[in-house]
Amino acid sequence: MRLLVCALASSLFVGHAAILAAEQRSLQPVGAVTSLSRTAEGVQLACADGSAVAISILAPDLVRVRAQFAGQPAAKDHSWAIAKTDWTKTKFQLSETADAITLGTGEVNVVIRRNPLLIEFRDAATGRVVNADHRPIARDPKSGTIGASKKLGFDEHFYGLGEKAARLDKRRGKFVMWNSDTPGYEEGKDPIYQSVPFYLGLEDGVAYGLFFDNSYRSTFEFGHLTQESADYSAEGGELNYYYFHGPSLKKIVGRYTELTGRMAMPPLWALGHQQSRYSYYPDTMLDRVVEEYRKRDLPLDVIYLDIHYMDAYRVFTWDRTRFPDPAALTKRLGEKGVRVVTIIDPGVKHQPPAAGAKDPTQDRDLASSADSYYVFNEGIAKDFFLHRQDGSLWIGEVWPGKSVFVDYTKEEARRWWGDLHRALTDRGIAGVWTDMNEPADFLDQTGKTQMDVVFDDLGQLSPYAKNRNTFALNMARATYEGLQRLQPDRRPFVITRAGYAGIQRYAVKWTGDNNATFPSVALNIPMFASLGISGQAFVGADVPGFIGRGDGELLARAYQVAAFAPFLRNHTAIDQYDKEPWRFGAHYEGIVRKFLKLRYALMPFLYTTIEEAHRTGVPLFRPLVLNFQHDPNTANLDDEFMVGDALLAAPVTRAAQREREVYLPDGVWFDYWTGAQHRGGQTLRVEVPLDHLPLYVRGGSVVPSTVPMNHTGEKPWSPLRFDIYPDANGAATGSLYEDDGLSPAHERGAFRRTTVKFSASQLTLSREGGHATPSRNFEIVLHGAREVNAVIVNGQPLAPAQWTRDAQGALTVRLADNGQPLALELR
Ligand code: NBV
Repeated sequence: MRLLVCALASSLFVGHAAILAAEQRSLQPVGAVTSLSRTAEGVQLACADGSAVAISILAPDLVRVRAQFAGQPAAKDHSWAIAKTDWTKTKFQLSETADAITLGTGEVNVVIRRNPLLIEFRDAATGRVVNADHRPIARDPKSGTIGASKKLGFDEHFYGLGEKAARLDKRRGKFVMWNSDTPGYEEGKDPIYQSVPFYLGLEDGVAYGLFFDNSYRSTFEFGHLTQESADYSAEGGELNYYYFHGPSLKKIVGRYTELTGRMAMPPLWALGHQQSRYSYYPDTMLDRVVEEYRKRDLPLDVIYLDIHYMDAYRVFTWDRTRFPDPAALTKRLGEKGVRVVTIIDPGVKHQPPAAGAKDPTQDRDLASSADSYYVFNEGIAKDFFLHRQDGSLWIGEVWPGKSVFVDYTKEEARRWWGDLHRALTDRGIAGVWTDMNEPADFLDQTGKTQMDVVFDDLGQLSPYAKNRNTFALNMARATYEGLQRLQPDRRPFVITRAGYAGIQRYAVKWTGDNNATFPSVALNIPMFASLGISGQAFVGADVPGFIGRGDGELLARAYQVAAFAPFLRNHTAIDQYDKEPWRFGAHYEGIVRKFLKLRYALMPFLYTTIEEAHRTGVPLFRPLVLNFQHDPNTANLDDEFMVGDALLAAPVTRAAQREREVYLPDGVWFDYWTGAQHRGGQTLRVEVPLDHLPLYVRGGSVVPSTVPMNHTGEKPWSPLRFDIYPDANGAATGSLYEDDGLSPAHERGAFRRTTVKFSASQLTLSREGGHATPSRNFEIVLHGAREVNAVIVNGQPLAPAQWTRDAQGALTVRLADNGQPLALELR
């Protein structure tokens, strides 16, 4: 019997290998290296078949490989994803043997075998092969398909790929990049909205990254049918990839986001709680919802207008029956601390003007567009809409009925589209939500019948196949840059559903039409974590889920995850039960209130951590492996997550679950709620009643917080509290970032960073940056403090009334923040 199983398994394996081989057969491997020439950035290899391969050293840990296969038409060296092309020249050593060519940067040795042409990336310090070709890069001259195949490590784990409805570790998976509108997606559905062809590999604690910058439909297989290789192919375009040398995952994410750009600094209110529905109308409905929030003492910063605010779904217009005076509405809500964000879809109603009809010259968004629609008319006049190869307009079908789409690869079209947002900003709208930007088309969601649509693409007139995946990126860019021009003193706030690598420069990502179910809440964790390590730090999902009714238990648990996602929005579909926090009864509302208040109390910490993401690329919402990559227990742990370096959350994502395991990596951990200390490197069994989220603070951290409030702008952060959680050596460090929360002045130094260091009973608080903070009080709380006889501040003993020590050993010191540095000593 056992023998039979073995025989069956091995024949199955041979079967798979045969399928793979058949798929690869049409791809012709690049020829052997015949000669090499040195270029400013690296080397150019000439191959026996006439192909040319350029290897460029952009930084000591960043190598680009770009092939021009024999017979392949030359293309502009341009990518919509790339933010940085001006790398400072990196020194490298070039050496040659009969078999191989080596480029060494001091961090990585790129070893190129001549025949066959195989590239290997080795760690310069250890000599370890970190990533290596399994087969030479290849292309099918008939179809234009290109491919690469990398050796698969026996214990290699895979992360990244942006938005995938999949678990954290992508090993054994097969993933396609083709932006798709996929309402109600579940784990395993692929592809969904976004395409980010960037992944990270990790084996034995050593990581690398690969970014295949090609926007055609592509496929990644991480040992899907074989244990031999990790394979990549794209249905056209260039074999053009970037190798990121680790060994640290954080370093790779940092470099990747240097190359493709980092998340823009969001306004502070973007971290506030947001409420949406498909769709709130008329205007008085928004007043009522906001009133309800305030009455019920539930924090709220933003409310949304979905597609019904428009005049018959015409973008950049208002339905005057439902919204007679949009500016008055935004003003009223603004006085309650609530901002309004509107949806904008890419589909522009196809509406040639009625005979003799003309557009008004002023307030065009407020006038009736029934006879003449200014957006359509202008787009036609300027030739900004996409055409098919035969010259006819591409007319799809979305909400307004027949619709046309803008060619955002044209700079003037992007500028025009961006400026159209005046219809929103002039009415006090604070941000823009770009939806349906895969782009969705009810006539054909697959794109098959749109393949003859041509994009300008910097004059290259490139096909739809290349541009579908970058459509949302360029639309978001137009929107972001438009908002920047219209309101130069405000940080733009743009949300997107679809995207390509680099989308983080322009938009916040929400994970589309998820389900109001527990499996969907469970999926939040690997999805947010994967988006984060793929460069998109500002992420979130509809809470408690867009499709389906859900129940109070789901709402409570969904908020326990969402409270820590940068983007926190409650939203529901048109035909669904209302899902605002009070809709499932007082018991559940109370739990939601608890976690919203926790979120607002932690706002100084969240804002500091999101600024770190903006500055370094390292995300706020992290898989444990990002902080503990040498701990094999974290390699595929995705039912826990970390917020920055300090907080570890282990939410409940199953119905009726009242107990769960929590893995704590090495170190000292403090229970956030009780202050109790736990040793790391163990798994705890914890009770999880519905109102409880297991939350731990890593010893060694300093967590800034303040009092909860109704909205982020309600009052200054006072008292500003620093919770000190010492590590095993009794030390802790942390910081607080502050600025005006609204304008780009931080780019010119108008911020303040406060660094807190604690060790050997001494605490120092130092300040940097020119932003003036309001007068306020500090509360410094030292957890696990020993007996204290005196607290000395800047050399002077503090009055005993200003400090207390509780039964758990937490010492609280209260004093005024005079804006100056501080030295505090415990005796
Ligand atoms: O604009 C309506 C919805 C929106 O509420 C949702 O968040 C988007 O993901 N939109 C999709 C259009 C289609 C919904 C069936």
